[in-house]
Amino acid sequence: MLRPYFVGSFPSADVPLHPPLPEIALLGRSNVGKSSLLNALAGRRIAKISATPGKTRAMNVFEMPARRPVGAQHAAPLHHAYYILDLPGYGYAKVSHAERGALRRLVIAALDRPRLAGVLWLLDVRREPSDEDCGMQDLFAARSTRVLAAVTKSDKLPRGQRPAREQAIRATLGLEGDQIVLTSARSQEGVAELKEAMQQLIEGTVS
Ligand SMILES: Nc1nc2c(ncn2[C@@H]2O[C@H](COP(=O)(O)OP(=O)(O)OP(=O)(O)O)[C@@H](O)[C@H]2O)c(=O)[nH]1
Ligand SMILES: [Mg+2]
Repeated sequence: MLRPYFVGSFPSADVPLHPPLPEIALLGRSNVGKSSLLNALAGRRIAKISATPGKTRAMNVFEMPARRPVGAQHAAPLHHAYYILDLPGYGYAKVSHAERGALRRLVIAALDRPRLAGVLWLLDVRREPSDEDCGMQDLFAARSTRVLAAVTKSDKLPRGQRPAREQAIRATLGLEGDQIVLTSARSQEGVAELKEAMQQLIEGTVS
């Protein structure tokens, strides 16, 4: 079975990818845990985790190859392969005005990609959604982009407090229950569930 792998890093987000496959864009504020969650999804270290935030300046593309559904028989149809587009985190304070504009254009170009099945939007379990988060949501709404939200770093809160935080974030952003998954790259909480939800997002766009 093929393993997830790094395809390449692209300075602009309008490049065609070969072979053409459905795509999911990974979005969230700087330091929210995008690269860590990507590694958790892949089951190995394919994305770099930076000690200093705001380092990713490009669209980093990873291929998630076709795989058998968890627990499925040998003859079961494979899950469809897809690309994950890892984008620079937004909202990092030490970024210049010009750079901020460039990041925004990169995100918008990614959202406008013809094969985009939807976004995987990351939100820190300990934070209220920021103005930048709400600005992102406006971009999604304007395009009717399908959204799957992952609440990250659940291990930073005692287990008993997690569901209430997930619920509060969900309510603030007006998300449906099946649009949000509580996750931790560190403890692996929710990672399998998130993978399945991403596959559902993909299968919705392929026939
Ligand atoms: N406790 C805990 N820490 C996490 C988790 N995921 C990420 N972190 C930490 O959060 C910091 C940022 O993680 P990254 O995965 O690099 O975040 P990012 O969103 O890719 O950051 P940028 O690319 O700089 O925007 C690192 O110090 C990680 O070790 C998690 O599930 N639990
Ligand atoms: Mg990163």
